Amino acid sequence: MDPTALEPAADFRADQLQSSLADSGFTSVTVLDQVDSTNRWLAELAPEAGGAELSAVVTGFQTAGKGRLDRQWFTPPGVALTFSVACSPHTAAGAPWPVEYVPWLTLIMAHSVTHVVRNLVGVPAVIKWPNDVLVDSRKVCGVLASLVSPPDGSAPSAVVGAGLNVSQRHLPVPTATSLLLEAGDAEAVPGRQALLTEILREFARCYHRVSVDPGAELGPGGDVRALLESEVDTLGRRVALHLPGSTVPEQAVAEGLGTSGELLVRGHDGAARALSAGDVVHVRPTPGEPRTAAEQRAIHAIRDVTAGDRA
Ligand code: BT5
Repeated sequence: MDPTALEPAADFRADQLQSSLADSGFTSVTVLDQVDSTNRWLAELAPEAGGAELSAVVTGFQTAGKGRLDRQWFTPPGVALTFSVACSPHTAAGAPWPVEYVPWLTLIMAHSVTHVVRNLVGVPAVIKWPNDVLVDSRKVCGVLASLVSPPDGSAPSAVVGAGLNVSQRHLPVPTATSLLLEAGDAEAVPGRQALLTEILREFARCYHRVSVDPGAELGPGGDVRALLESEVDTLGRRVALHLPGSTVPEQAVAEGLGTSGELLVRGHDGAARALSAGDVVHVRPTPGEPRTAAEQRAIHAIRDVTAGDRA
């Protein structure tokens, strides 16, 4: 029998995770052999409002992983990274993050995974708005964030989970991929503990940076905003919008990210709109087909903003 099925979390060491993540602000890192959903598990232990600390849970096997909109996340025992982080988004001065910046946590986690996949595995990952990490148009990771509002009406906590396909050779849907399939060689794929450590470090780095001054980092010209925008491959692309309640996809060009990380698009009729819900599917230009004038304009606008931010 496959040993990963018997001890699906055997490669994680809770004590090592705790000690290597303590200086990133993690007060607890829990390892569970198996659980229904790490997001569900951690939401029940959501941190006290106002605490600066982060906590995390990772499992070797998630038996009822959740996606958005009641969809499911499928990963076999022992071969994927499924984990969640809980935080209480407060500024260094002790005030809750302005509520409009809290949704950026999803993109901060997507960035953390993208960063580690690129730097540790050498695979060209990008973010697909709002919550996917893709390699060569295939999904290697999905992120799911939920808010936990305390009954006393105090500021909500957040639980941000990610599922990263690591060593699977067989994926549950044809649009998915794994690090092993992309790297092509098991030697090139770091262990789950190393991947998790680096992802959590990068998440904490961005989270603490934003917490100093969320408006400065995520507002127009903010450094963290610029970093996230540079990885969101959706920007500058033609997109087909599958909007709630509509059966016919609508064509538009993705032009930027709004105050809360919503996708700003411009339709064929020139009308601008901000999307915070609904699925966005990339429309790939056929090979050799030049970008449309609207796409060129969107790309220049994004480059101008990014260049301005860094100046
Ligand atoms: C997501 O939802 O992509 C969010 C997935 C978040 C999973 C993590 S694992 C740790 C934490 N605890 C949880 O319970 N969840 C989080 P969505 O965008 O709705 O995509 C879901 C869709 O992705 C499914 O309907 C499938 O089509 C597809 N899918 C399912 N399993 C997949 C996999 N392993 N790899 C790629 N695609 C998958």
